[in-house]
Amino acid sequence: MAELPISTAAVATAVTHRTCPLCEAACGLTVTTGPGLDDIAVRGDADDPFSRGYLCPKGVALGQLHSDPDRLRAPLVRRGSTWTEVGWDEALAEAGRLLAPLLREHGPDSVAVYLGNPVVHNLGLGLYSRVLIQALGTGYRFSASTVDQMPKQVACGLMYGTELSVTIPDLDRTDYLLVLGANPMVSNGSLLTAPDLPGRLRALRRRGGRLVVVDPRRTRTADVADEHLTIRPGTDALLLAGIARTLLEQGLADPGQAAPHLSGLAELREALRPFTPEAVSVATRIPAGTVLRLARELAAAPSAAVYGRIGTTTTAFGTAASWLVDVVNTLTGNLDRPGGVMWPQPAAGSPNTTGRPGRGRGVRVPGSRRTRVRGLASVFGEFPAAALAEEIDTPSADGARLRGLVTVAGNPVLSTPNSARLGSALASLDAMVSVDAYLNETTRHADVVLPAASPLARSHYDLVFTAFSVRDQAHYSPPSLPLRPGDLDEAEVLLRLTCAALGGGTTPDQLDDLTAEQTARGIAADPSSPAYRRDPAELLAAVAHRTRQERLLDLMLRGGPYGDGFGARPEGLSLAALEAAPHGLDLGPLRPRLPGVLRTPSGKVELAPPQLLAEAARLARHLAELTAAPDGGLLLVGRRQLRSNNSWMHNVPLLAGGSNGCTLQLNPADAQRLGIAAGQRVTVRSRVGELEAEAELAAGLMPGVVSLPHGWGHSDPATRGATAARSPGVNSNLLTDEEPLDPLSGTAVLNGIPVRVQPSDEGIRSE
Ligand SMILES: Nc1nc2c(c(=O)[nH]1)N[C@H]1C(S)=C(S)[C@@H](COP(=O)(O)OP(=O)(O)OC[C@H]3O[C@@H](n4cnc5c(=O)[nH]c(N)nc54)[C@H](O)[C@@H]3O)O[C@H]1N2
Ligand SMILES: Nc1nc2c(c(=O)[nH]1)N[C@H]1C(S)=C(S)[C@@H](COP(=O)(O)OP(=O)(O)OC[C@H]3O[C@@H](n4cnc5c(=O)[nH]c(N)nc54)[C@H](O)[C@@H]3O)O[C@H]1N2
Ligand code: SF4
Ligand SMILES: [Mo]
Repeated sequence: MAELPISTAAVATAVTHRTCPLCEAACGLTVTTGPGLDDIAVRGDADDPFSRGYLCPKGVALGQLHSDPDRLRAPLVRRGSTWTEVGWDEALAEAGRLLAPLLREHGPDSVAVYLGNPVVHNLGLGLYSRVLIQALGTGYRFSASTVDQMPKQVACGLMYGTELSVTIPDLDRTDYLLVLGANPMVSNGSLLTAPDLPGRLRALRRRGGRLVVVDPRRTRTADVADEHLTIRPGTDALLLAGIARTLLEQGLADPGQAAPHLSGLAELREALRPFTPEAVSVATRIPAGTVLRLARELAAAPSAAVYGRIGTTTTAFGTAASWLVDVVNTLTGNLDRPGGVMWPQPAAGSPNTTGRPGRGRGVRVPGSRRTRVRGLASVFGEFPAAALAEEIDTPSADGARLRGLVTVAGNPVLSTPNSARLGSALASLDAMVSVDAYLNETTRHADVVLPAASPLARSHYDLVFTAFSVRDQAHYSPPSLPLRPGDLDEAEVLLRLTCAALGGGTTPDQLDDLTAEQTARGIAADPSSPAYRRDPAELLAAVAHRTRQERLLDLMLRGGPYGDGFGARPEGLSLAALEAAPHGLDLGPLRPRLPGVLRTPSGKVELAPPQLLAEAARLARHLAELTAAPDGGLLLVGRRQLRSNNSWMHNVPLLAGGSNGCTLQLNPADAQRLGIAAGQRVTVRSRVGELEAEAELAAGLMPGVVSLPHGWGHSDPATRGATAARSPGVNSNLLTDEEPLDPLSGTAVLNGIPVRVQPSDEGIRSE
């Protein structure tokens, strides 16, 4: 196929400011374009009140991402193994021709939707993927959440009442930060939106604060910490239970200002009894004295925040660990206090700023629907990503199975467990349509690929990360570049795709009007909104000069907690106010929000909901098993790399090579025992698969633990990415297992995978 020429039409030099869409730090960027359309310079925006000029190598690489010749520029339709570039009308007609009959003949549940991580970094995709899912009517909704943060959402949902009520470390004011299973020096933070994490961690230590890191690897974050503790993978919930029990049993617990709002303290104390420091020390390999000391330090610190991320959530006890993080924060008096953990108050889109403050319906966990094959429960309306392959490749007796799939900004073939099985399953679908920037390991299986325009050519507002931010802030980014002729904004792509899948009869404008009407009605019915009880038609009239995501965003901002109430509070926020503040608006440090933030039916913080007590009981059984028979085999964990972004930025030359080696790291003592030398090829096997990688000896790795980064494995010749293919690496999710899940959240176990490792040139041992 011939590449479409990239337009280099001369345009005037222009400077715009925008939020970086590449990770959760949400740095402000200054983008200078022109005179050629692909003349792009990206630097940190020194006037952004939140990021103050900070950016990382990925932010700089946005210019190369924009110009990457392998990034898709036109819709593709596949016939056999041949791709043809076609126009939008033809591509969408083909998508409709494939999807509409499946929906009609086999019902909405025959077509699944998978939403990948970049959806939450893309305003149009975030808003209109909901429209797509609703219109298709499918219950088969999957996303990267169940290979990521879902356990935290479940735990906080049960404790505080909404799936977005995640507590955030008050990083800039805390005196003590205990980090478990996160490497913010490299990841730049997650469920912790804070540009310049390295600077903020340095500032913590400069003001006399203490940083303690719990991680089986000596990470860059461990390098800058006061203390690094290694832990046996998968056992953080036990460590946290040991700390929480110590606080309760030694009279160290003092919930402080949160005390009047708590429910379930007695049940919690009872549930934590088995987790003595001595008992958990055997399983975690953290000495009992250290467990005691951590409890005392956390209780004694003027303020402290415990923070857990990927290494705590993507384990078999992800929800329990996430819950116990908040339990420890509560027992030490750090819930909802400056320097502890707090709730942001986002300007738009948060369920804990709508409805009646202080009480609500709470969350329903487990959800009401079940997957067909394994009977796995839905969680907040979606199914576990680990169940996607089996729902395709395992038909019921009556022939029911997933026959169609729409992926939006996702690469589950590299990102979800047992991905070899998923790859084969995708090849057996009747229809697959992808909206993506690249022809990659997943989208290569699609029948139709609808390209994403350059990230610089879209508008943006962070509906999601304002809910996880260490300061309240609001930043609207207009497009930095016009769409190229022939490009479509992704909101438009999803609206047109929805109409095509429905088989005609509806237009994108009608769907969009319907969505705006629903939004306006929701605002008028929301007692927290400054536009409560207004006429929805009046609200719509006030934003009639806008369309698509700008209209929806303006409605949400004006009807939101800081909103101008469509005139009721003229000094309040609107999209126009954000447009007048191109560097973004700082809305101040986080403020205490108890009890108004709660949406539990009791109006209390639920420390011991029955679902979590059941998890504590399961954890106690696990502790007993581990104590009776400590496991001694090798466990695989992941790692993220600074110049990498999950599976999809390896084709950008600025980020290729360097520190990004896709090596199997192992401790020198393990290497010696296994007869493995540095640089040697090794074979790694798990229950579900095997792969080969180069061994790298890493003294900073705990004995018994090996590490491989995820998102690699770009050797499929059917993909398009010349730079990525030169250093392809291997796909670590060939080894991760789709069977074990964290039960309440349906989240996959991606860390602590039992593996065997041997030199590749040795014959297969009969072990
Ligand atoms: N073993 C292991 N596996 C893991 C993890 C781990 O730690 N270990 N981490 C997990 C986590 S936290 C996550 S979030 C997932 C990520 O899993 P996914 O979201 O499935 O995968 P990504 O690698 O983020 O792929 C994003 C896709 O979006 C496309 N894309 C990028 N920008 C845009 C855009 O603006 N529009 C459109 N339409 N497409 C775009 C890219 O080309 C790419 O195909 O991986 C998970 N997998
Ligand atoms: N540069 C870069 N930045 C990124 C990404 C990227 O791919 N590259 N991805 C983004 C995404 S989607 C996300 S979700 C975030 C994730 O952000 P983080 O969670 O901060 O990132 P990870 O590097 O996955 O950190 C997980 C850590 O957990 C450790 N670990 C593994 N198992 C265990 C365990 O059982 N217990 C404990 N205590 N530790 C364990 C690992 O060694 C690793 O250091 O990063 C985001 N930022
Ligand atoms: S830290 Fe994240 S948000 Fe900031 S420039 Fe890098 S990728 Fe972008
Ligand atoms: Mo993620």
